Amino acid sequence: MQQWWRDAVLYQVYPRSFADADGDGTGDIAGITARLGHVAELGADGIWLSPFYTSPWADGGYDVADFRDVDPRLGTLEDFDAMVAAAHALGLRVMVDIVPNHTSEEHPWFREALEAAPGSPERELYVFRDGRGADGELPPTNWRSTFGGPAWTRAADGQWYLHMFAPEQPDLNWDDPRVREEFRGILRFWSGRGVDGFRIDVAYALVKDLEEPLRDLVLVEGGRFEDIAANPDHPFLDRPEVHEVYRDWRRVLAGFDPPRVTVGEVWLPGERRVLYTRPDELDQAFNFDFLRTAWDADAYRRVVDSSIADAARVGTVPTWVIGNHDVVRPVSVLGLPPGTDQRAWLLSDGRDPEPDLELGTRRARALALLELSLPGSAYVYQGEELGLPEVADLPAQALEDPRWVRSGHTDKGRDGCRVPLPWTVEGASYGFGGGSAPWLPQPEGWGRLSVQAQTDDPGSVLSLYRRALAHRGEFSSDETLTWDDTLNRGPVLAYWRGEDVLVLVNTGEEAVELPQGRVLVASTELDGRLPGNAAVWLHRE
Ligand code: TEU
Repeated sequence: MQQWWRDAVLYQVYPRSFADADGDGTGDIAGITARLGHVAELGADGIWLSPFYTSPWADGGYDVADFRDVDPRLGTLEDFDAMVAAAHALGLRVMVDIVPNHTSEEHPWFREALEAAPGSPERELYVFRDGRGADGELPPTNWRSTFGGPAWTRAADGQWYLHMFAPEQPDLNWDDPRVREEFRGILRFWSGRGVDGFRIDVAYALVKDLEEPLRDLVLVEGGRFEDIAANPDHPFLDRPEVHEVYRDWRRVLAGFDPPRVTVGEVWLPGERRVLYTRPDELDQAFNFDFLRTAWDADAYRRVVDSSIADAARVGTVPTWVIGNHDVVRPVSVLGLPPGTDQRAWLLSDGRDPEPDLELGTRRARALALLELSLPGSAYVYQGEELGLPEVADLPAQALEDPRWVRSGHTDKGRDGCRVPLPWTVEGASYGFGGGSAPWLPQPEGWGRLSVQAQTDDPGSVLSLYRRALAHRGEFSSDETLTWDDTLNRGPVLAYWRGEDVLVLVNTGEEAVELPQGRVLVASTELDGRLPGNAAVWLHRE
């Protein structure tokens, strides 16, 4: 039997922003349970949940204080079990996010480490070092945090600890066997509760080169991680030793029936990313290439070809992503002039330049038909199926992303793609919750994009997704894509899926001839031709 995940569509739930059952302004597990019908009606195969574990939310839950419990604001373990049971009853798989690179500063291990002496076993669970300079007043290396500022923070007794993200997220030391054993236990714990798989946060970062003296990095502009592609011997990213962790995890997860599935968050070029998906490591790794591809047929063609070829090299199929909780919503990206500096754009409250949301939506609809027709699996982030735009004008006082503060208020961060979903046209928080105001303010008129508003509208983005997923099964078990040599040229992508389905994507502005065929799904109205900025799936007649 083919492994279920190879052609699955997984729907990403960001729990704080999905549905709020208890009306406190924050989404919760019971809210997810209540709204699973939406995911099932959409036609997805399952969900993956961003972290819902006990957390002070310094990074929206990616700072975990207890890996084996549900944050009380989101519910209880019993709520979680009920949610898993309800999902399974609907035929939906459940994947959960595992955050192995770091803990919260409130994790008992880190609290003990802070109390303990330099060199103690407690500190060995993390990466504590003496600083440089006469009094150790300088960080041990020049490594920068992804969120801005140094990747080191000084503890009260003068030693520094490493954090690749916020200071509230100290990095674990994966050279320590206790860390490895702890995560085996965490995987077993959730597998035992019935989850079908795991999404591995920053999977390529766990193991560091901690040999003394620690090495400085050659920094690129902004001190971010982009230099990884040019640096095969990076001190803390994509270390060869990290692969052993996943070989070990595969052995753990193979002990469950069926074996639990893994998808790694690996921000690397394709040829290095797929090394994480060798048969004895992770099952999948997110392919983020579409996030960096401009609206251009040739560029998409190259990404499609290289992604398929890279995956094939290790005997697997690609994954596809057009958005997630870390990036600007596709409707907005595609409505902005190519090459727009997204940080600067966010800082202007989304006004400079003004995105063309109508165009962005047309293109996002076409991109969805591209994504959902490709071989492999697709990850759909909540709200994509509603065509939600980025909420770029969130007031500064509402922002929670640590990027805002860490960047010295130069990067508004990722809250604009995390605004609570609209479920109803009217009503308090558009059906998200109902009691307290939602944790991030929803824009005026958000209800126009709600599930309720779109359900009976055949022209809505939601109807498009539902139709596409209803037809996807006609070809998705076929793992090949065949370019149509006569139709595939210029701004038009044309390829066959399975024996019978022809996909056309027109990234140009001009309408093109529509070949013979029965229309399965179209991103826009067709008048015998395929308009620009549109896509269609045709069935051979
Ligand atoms: O993201 C890892 C990561 O590297 C991100 O910073 C990503 O590159 C960036 O957000 C893209 O704009 C994961 C989670 O997805 C993210 O939400 C967490 O903040 C981060 O790990 C730390 O756990």
